[in-house]
Formats: sequence, C-alpha cells, structure tokens
Amino acid sequence: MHLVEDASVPDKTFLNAPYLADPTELITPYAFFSIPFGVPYHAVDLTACAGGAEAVRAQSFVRPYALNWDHYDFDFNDVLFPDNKATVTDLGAVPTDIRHPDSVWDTGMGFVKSVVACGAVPLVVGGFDSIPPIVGGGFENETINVLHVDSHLDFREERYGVTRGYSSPIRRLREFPWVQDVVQVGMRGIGSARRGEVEDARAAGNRIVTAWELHERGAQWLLDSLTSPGRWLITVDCDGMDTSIAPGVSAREPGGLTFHEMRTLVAGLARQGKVAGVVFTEYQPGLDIQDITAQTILRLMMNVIGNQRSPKAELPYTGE
Ligand SMILES: [Mn+2]
Repeated sequence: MHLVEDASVPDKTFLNAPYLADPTELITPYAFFSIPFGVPYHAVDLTACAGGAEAVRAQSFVRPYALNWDHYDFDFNDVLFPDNKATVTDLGAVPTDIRHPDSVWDTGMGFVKSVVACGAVPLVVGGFDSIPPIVGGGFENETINVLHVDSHLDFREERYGVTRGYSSPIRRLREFPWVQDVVQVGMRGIGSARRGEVEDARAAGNRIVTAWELHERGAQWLLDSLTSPGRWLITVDCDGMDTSIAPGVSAREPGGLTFHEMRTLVAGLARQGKVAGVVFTEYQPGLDIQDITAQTILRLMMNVIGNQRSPKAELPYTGE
C-alpha cells in the first residue's frame, strides 16, 4: 500500500484511463479519485481505508477485465468506451495532510467543487464514512438527492466532540440547503444509532428503508419511488452491502444488499441520467477476501459509466 501522501499519482489508473493532476482541467464526463481519509476519531482512521482506490484500480487490470475493455458488456449492452474514447479521467487522490487531518473537509470539498464545475460525475473511493458530506458539499449550485446505502443510520450530532466524523455524515448532508430527498436503505441489526437519532432522521424528512423491507419489496420498487426532480448522489458504506459481495469492512452484518439489488438501483438511476456522483466508503483492502469488495465497487462504477452516457467531450483511449 502506498503512503497516504504518495497516493496521488497511481501506478495504474482506473480502467487504464488518462491521468490528470489538476481537477479544474477535466473534460471527460466522469472522474475517478480517492479521498483517502475523512475527519478522524482515531489515528487508524487515516490509514485503514487509504488503499481502497488502489485496490479498485488494480482490480480493473485483473481478468476478465484486463485487456478486454473493448469487449461487449451485457450490463449495459455496449462496450464501455465506444469508438475508443475514454469517458473517465483518473485524478489520483485528493491532496491530504495527515498532520492536519481535519483540513481534508475543506480541501476535499474544494476538489469536488472543481470536478462538479467541469460538469463531471465524481466516482469516489473514500476512507471511512466521514466522506459523504465532503462529496455532497461540492454540489452547492445544484439541488441534489441522496441515496445512502449502509447498515447504519450515521445520524449522530457528534462523537467525542467531533461533528464531522463517520457517525455523522448523513446528518451533515441533511444540513446542506441544496440536499432535497434523503433515502437511507439497508439499515439492519444494531449500529451506532440510539432511538433519538432515528427519530431525528425521520423528523428531518429522511426516508428509512430497512434491508428487510428492501428484500421483501424489491430494489425495483425502491427505484420506482425515487421520483423527485434532481440528480442523486449515491453514497455507499460498503457494510450496507451483503458480506458475500463486500467482505472488506470492519462492521460486517448479515443480510445486506445483494449485487442484484445494488445493480438495479445504480444502473436504474444511471439509465435515467440521474447519477450526480457515486462514493464508496469504509472499504478496507486489508480485510478484503480475494478482492471481492474491489470487484463489486469496480463493477458498480462501470455500470454507471456504461448506463449513463454523456455527450461531453472524450479523450482518445488506448486501452491495450
Ligand atoms: Mn456502516
């Protein structure tokens, strides 16, 4: 794993896409990058997830993907990059300073604002679940909705006096005036929420769909109910997904969203052109089992790129 400070220039880029250091010069409709950590509670919060983006990049070079990027993909009935034009740029990692970790809030938000100002959809692999408001904060000029997949509610006001940590991201997102609907799906078992936080989330207008309700009624049922105007920021704490497709997390909980359910939601919003951004958090490569979690993240991101086409300019792609 790279040192956090050295993670900005990847050895191999996401899907072998062009690399760009400056997010203000983006011309592709998608941008892949890492926010290696968010505002921490503990020292380990700075490093445990920091290699997640690297693992996803590496997965894109593993069979069956390696050197087959120009093959037909049945998830969107097309090739990923038609006419050999790359629609995604790899921006490396948001510059971070582990000596002043709280500064990632402003630094990261500024970075995302640059990406959004270029008209690009951010595809983010984050640290722990303190990342989502850093990404959502970049959309201040657009009314967006939030689809939050997680086994946990993450609606605490503070923890250890820290208000921007990984127990509070949805509360912070809810406070942004440009955030409209907040749909939280996958909640199950015992998490960090107390009764008061559940009541607060509902009082704030959040819609809570437990994992069991989703399994009973179906992902298509949920997708069909996401009818508010505006695009969606899809923020996925990897522990919201089932352990069988996302074992690389510290808080495993049986009964999460299956790949089929995740793909229905992600591809469904993408086909409607309503994906504003995607962020995966809590992925710890050191806990993964044969890169299963990295493959899940990669395939869901490819489902966004392949199902939500854009007329924006594209770069020559030399996949092979
Ligand atoms: Mn969680």
